[in-house]
Amino acid sequence: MKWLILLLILCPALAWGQIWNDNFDDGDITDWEMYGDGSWGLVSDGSLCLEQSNMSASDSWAVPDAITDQADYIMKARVKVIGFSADGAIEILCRMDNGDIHFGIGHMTGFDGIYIYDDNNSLIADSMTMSITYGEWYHYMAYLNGDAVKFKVWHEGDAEPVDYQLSAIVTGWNAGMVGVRTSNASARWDDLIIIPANIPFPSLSPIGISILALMLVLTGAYALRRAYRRA
Ligand SMILES: [Ca+2]
Repeated sequence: MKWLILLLILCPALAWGQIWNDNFDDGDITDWEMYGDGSWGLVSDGSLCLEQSNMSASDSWAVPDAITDQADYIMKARVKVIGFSADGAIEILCRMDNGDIHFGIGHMTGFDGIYIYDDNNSLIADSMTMSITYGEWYHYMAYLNGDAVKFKVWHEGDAEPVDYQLSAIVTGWNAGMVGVRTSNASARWDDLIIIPANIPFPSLSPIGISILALMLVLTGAYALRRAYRRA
């Protein structure tokens, strides 16, 4: 019976297990590779965070060494938009492999908002307008499961939207690295987390729910039998 109790404890922990995270509070960014024309560094902003400070850098990205071939996952990040110098973007990049899927905030002619960009087909797969206040923190949450990708953004302090705001079917990028990117913009990132996309309880399969229910019933029956024998 001990194994049953252990499983009950471990299942939720495994379901919510983190694949990777970095909050930069160790003051170390040597485990990141930087590319392009940006100016990267650590700054303190409540806690230590990663900054790209060159607002005129046209294409600048940073990639953690730890993630090399990730397929299905949820990537969360806190992002502070410092500002844009022209039409530009502040993005997280997913499944990078000579291309990628971009999830980001864009400030472009005729458009201020959030989007999913499909690099394989060079098109914005989904977007919506959203007003962004410079100098304030936002939360990014990107979901990738097979060809289905989703994205939501919310202002820090506001409630997280229940549903993803954007969704698209993006083919061609099955797995790869992750990263953060700016184009003609300056931004700060903190509290990056990658967790499994297809295990957490809200999306637990009917079979998974049945197994958990069965385990609970067995545990209850065992406890009743022990109580009866003691009586
Ligand atoms: Ca931090």
